[in-house]
Amino acid sequence: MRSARRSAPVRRTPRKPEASPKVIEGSLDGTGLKIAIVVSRFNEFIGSRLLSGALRVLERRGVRAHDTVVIKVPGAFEIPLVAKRLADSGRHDAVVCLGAVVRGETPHFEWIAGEASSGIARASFDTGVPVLFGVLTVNTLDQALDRSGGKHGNKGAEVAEGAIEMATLVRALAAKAR
Ligand code: INI
Repeated sequence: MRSARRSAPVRRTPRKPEASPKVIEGSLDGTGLKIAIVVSRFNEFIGSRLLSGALRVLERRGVRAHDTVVIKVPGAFEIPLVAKRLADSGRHDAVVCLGAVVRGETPHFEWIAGEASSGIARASFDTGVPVLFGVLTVNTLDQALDRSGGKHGNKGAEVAEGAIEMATLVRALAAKAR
């Protein structure tokens, strides 16, 4: 008969209390930040509502008017080029991109929305500057209205807050690396 093997008693050494992980995050204090906004004129009525929302948030969060610049482009397709240029300039802590692409009857929507979103992401990745995506991609104008100061909030205001948070986060990470 096989003898039952006894496992060695486990010695429990008192554990040191775990140190809590360091958390680094941005803030919503826009003091001293320089923010650029690119807004497309296509669906201008929606763009102007998004822009008002963004400007309102920047002012409320302490970004000075003369540290904010607004650049208008014809359509969402043109946003990435200007966003990249602004991010490359080293003059802005974040770039906010605003516009509205509304689905029509042809695949045009797909191309414009796709190029706008991937180009905006690329501008951010290539430069290391936060470039925020505040371009509505919707099926109807009503959906755009709901998201530009209607029942679903204001995407412009949301991404302006995101820009402040990301700009302060990037600063915090840079300070940590020094
Ligand atoms: N531009 C937009 O910003 N939104 C749209 O819904 C849109 N549609 O539907 O065509 C649109 N087209 C214009 C496009 O962004 C360019 O300005 C144009 O193709 C010139 O490059």
